[in-house]
Amino acid sequence: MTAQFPDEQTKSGEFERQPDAFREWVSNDGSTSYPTAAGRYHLYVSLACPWASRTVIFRKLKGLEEAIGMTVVDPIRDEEGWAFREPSGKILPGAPFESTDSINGFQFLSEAYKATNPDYNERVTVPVLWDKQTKKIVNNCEDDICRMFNDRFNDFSRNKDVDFFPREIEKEHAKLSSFLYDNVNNGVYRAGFATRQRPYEIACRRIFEALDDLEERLSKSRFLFDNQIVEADWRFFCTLIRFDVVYHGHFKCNLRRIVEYSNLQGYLMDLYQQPGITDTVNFDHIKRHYYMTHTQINPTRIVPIGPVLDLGKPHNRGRLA
Ligand SMILES: N[C@@H](CCC(=O)N[C@@H](CS)C(=O)NCC(=O)O)C(=O)O
Repeated sequence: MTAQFPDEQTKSGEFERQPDAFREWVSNDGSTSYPTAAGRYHLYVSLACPWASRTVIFRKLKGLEEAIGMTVVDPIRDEEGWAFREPSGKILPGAPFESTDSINGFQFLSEAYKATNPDYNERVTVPVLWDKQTKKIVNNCEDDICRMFNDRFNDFSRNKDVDFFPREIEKEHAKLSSFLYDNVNNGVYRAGFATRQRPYEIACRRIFEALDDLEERLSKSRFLFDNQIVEADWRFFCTLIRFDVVYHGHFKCNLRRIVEYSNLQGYLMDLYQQPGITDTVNFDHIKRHYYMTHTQINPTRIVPIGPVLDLGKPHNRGRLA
């Protein structure tokens, strides 16, 4: 069986992610050619993508919508990669984002990569932080972009005091984020993109062992670090919100659903109900992207109608505060 991404597949059928290509920083300390400014940088994202969605959440919660524009690519990715198209399917007119590229008039996101490096031949991924002045990609790594949004744009942020990387817990926080990346965020891709039985099973069991640990941790505290929502919570959220909808079926992560874990489900609803978050979650994009793009996994491209979710219900997580 050929893999979805042959360049990211080992001989033994494991999925290995390529490193991010552009890692420049926006900063005012003179160390880079990208000074902090309002209106200069633009974010290209997919609302289907868990990595890009974390940057969408940071932009929203830091109140950076006016300072940093955003364009959402079409959820369907074909041989030409991520594309800008008139909103298709069920997107209502007046949706709070653009789907055609008014910044550069690009048709494909690959044009941004080629403009930055004409020799670029690797995978074209979201998110992308674009500089309108030099007409180049500054950074395509969501970890860096979230850090920049957290504190580099505070002169233009409506919520300067919100800090998703608190100093006091720096070490434990970094450790937990890396655990989440390996076992959960990237774990579901390792299971879903495996092309042999054994790597799939190993990846899948690892995810559920991690979920069992996290269920236990969240039985005692409202968020991962007590009452404060930090980067690790949003990192976990971006996988949890997609889990029952696409990872359980499409990626075969199906020992259990999140709704069967009482603490994880309550925690997911708690984060989903935080102000501004529902604007960043688009189940139509999520479902159409996964089921219609990975044709190696789902050749018919049929998008399932379920599951029925009710994430707006009371969750009673406040009792742990
Ligand atoms: N920067 C991320 C990856 C971002 C990423 O993989 N995004 C996916 C969407 S979820 C993408 O753009 N894929 C495009 C492709 O594979 O062609 C990382 O840590 O490796």
